[in-house]
This record gives sequence, C-alpha cells and structure tokens, in this order.
Amino acid sequence: MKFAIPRGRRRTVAWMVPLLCMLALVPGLRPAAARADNPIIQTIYTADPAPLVYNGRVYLYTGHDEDNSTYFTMKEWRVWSSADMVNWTDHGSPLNLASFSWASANAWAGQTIYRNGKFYWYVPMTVRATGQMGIGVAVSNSPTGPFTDAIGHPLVSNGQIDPTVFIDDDGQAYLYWGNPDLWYVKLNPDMASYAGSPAKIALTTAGFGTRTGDAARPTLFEEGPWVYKRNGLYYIVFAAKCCSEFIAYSTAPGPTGPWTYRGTIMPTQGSSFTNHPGVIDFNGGSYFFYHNGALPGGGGYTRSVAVEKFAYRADGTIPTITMTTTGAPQIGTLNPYTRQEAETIAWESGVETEPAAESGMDVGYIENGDYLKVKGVAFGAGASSFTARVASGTAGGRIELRLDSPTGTLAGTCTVPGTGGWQAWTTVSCPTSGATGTHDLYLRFTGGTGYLMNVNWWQFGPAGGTTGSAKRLTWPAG
Ligand code: FUB
Repeated sequence: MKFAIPRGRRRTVAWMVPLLCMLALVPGLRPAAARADNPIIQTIYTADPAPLVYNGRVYLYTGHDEDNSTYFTMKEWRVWSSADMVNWTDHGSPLNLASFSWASANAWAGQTIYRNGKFYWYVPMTVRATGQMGIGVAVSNSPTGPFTDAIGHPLVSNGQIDPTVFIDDDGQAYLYWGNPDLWYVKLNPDMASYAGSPAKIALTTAGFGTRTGDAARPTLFEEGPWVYKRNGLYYIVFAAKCCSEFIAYSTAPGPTGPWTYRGTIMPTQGSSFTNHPGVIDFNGGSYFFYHNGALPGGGGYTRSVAVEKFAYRADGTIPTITMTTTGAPQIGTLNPYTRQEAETIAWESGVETEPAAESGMDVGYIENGDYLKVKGVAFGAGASSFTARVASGTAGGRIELRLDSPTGTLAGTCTVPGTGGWQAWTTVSCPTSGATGTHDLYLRFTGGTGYLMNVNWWQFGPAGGTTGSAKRLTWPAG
C-alpha cells in the first residue's frame, strides 16, 4: 500500500545529481559521488543508533526523525541489518508508540539486547498519565520483531531518558539511563523487572570531566550513555556538554564505577546539536555509530545515522574519531547469485521503502532517474541473467543494471510491465553481459513520468546457469 511521506528531502537529494556530475568532470574529484556512503541510511532520517551483533550480522536499532521536524518529533523505532557494514537491509518499524498503551509521545533513544532466545528493547517515551518520560521494555523472539510491550507499564519512570543495557560476565544485567542524572538499576534475569531501587551514579568531575558555565551540570555528562565491557574494562560512552554535544567516555573497574574520565571520542561536528553513540566489536573490527545532520535537509531534528571503523589503542583507550562521508570499509563482498532484498542498500537517490504485502519491505516511490547502489557485488566469472520481483500500478519502466556509477557500464536492462497494482507482484528476467569481477552495482530506474514501479527483491544468474531467459516469469510470492 502506498502511503504519503513528505518528499522534500528526496527532491533535494535529486538536485545534487547534476552537481555531482559536474564535480565528476574535475580531475581528482571523479569518484566522489560513488564513495559517499555515510550516513548509512538515506531513505528516511534516523537518529540514536543502537547496534547489536547477533548471529553474524549487525542489527541496528534507531529512532526516526520525521521529515521537516522542528522538534524531536519521533513516533516509531526502526531496525536495519548488515553483514558487511556498508549494505544495510531495511526491516521497517516493528515498534512504535502505539505498541505501548501507556505512552503518548517522544519515541526517543533506546537499545536492544539478546538474552535466552529473546530480544529486549528498552525505549524512553512520555508516560501519558504523568506527562513525564519513562522507559518501557519490548520483547520479541526475533531481532527484527515484531516487538510487544513486555509488561504493560513503564519499567522505570523518573522523567529521564536514554536507556542503555549491559549484561556482565556473571549474568547480572544492568539498565542505565539519564539526563541530567545518570541512573542504574540491576535487572532480574527476566530482563523486564528489577531488584532493589534505581540508584544514581555519582557524577564527579574526576569521573565525567568538568563543564564550565553551568552550575547545575558541573560534569560533562549530558545524555545518551552506552555501557559495555571490553577486556575486563567497563566503558561508558556518552553525549557530553550541551549544546552542541560531543562524544566522550569514561572507564571503570566495575559496572557502577568508580569512573575515570578519559576524554573526547568524537568532537562536535556534523550539523546536529545532539550526537548519540553506539559501540560494537564485529568480525574482528571495532565500530562507532553516531548521528549527524549530513543529509540534504538535515539538522538538529532531521538527523542521520553514520558509522566509522576504529581501533582501540593497546591500553584500551579510544582514539579521536572524525565523521567521514566514506564510513566503514566493506567486510567481504555481496553475493548476487543469492536472492537480495531490494531494500539492501549502500546508497540511494530518490527512492523510499515501504512494507511489502507479500514479504518484508519493498523499494517504492521510484521515478525516472532514481537509483539504488549496492556496494562490492562479487560477480566472479560473470552473470548471464537478472531476475527481479516487481509491481507497478502504472505502466512500469526499465531497470538498468550499471557498474560502478549510475552512468557506468550497462550490463543489462530489464523491462517492468504494469502489473495492475503497487502490490501486484510478478517476476521479470532479462539477459546480462559484461558483469564480471567485483563492482558496485547500480539499479537505475528509467521510464515515463510519475511513479514507475516497486521492487521487492533481485537476483543474478551466473554464466552457465539456468535463469538466463528474457521472458517474463510468474513465480510464487515470497
Ligand atoms: O532523539 C531524541 C533525543 O535526542 C535522544 O533521546 C537524545 O539522546 C538525543 O539524541
């Protein structure tokens, strides 16, 4: 089903294309457009990243800044995932304010953790009955949901925000949260109740640095704590000072301190007066997630999640990390000979995503000249065919398969017919040639005016394979 989203940001992205083409003519600037893969999500504005490593993938939980926001107008949370840190799959929104009968507004920064076969997502919201911020917990059997309210009421509610959750090696789980204070409570093994009472972590200047000019907040701690343990050392990374914020961190020998302030991780940068950290180790590397206002139309209330790879120093301290437009390097390559969701994207121009009636999400709102970039696609000895699951409520269009840029080598063109509806799915296939080795793949959409088609998934057939027919096929849904 089509639903209306303000399209101002999309149009602003589109006007960049001629500019980038002109820049491409300047010696030394040619690859700039193709390399800009950070922020990692471009279809909507996202904020407050909370990554979780599970089963060989990074699941990324974010908030969603509404287009044209003039406040933290946030109604839902979103989930994305990636195995390679550059191509991110959109899993939609499995949790929103309506999931909590007691909540009324402000779907702000949360975090998800795995325990005993279930995923627990801690999120702050306004409690309707009190008008104060409280923290709820949602639960699911899957990292991508659906999530439901685990207890039917706030887990904690003291007007403060930004929960982070951590399970120590002895199995004790801790929930931390706060702005302006820093609170914690020991969670019970069910992850949805707690023993004892919430307590404050003492905000000392030795522990959290010195802020000047604000007597009410003598330390740098502002909000957005992210607690974890690495090589026996406990870390709390947090948004520091306001406003604009920077990201700082402290370490401790135990989960509740005593904390020692260690300095800046990410200086104030990036057109958003907030920032928000999420830190993981994945596949042998360390990654720092944050948000900024780098997308067109971006700013303090229209933020976007980005990521950088970094290396801890030998003593466990964290180097200064600077925002980039390139982001983290790709881990491995993407296999085009297995089915890939169309909503697995490194970069895009002009498209949006939506729930697909037959499965998962689809890419929609596609107009002439829009494109998807999928990074580091390993064609190997060569592809001979391309198959895509498509729908069109108009007359359809064409999918051009281009290598390394939206105007790069054309490896094939698939014609998409009108199918009688935006969720009336059919499968089309076309021959391809010249796609060998590893390339960034661009699915560039062409056709008439207005919306052309939706795409649910795609897959190449290898040279010598059996899916090289140019005819239109009708395959079962899913
Ligand atoms: O996204 C709303 C609020 O902005 C978060 O809860 C804070 O951490 C800040 O990023």
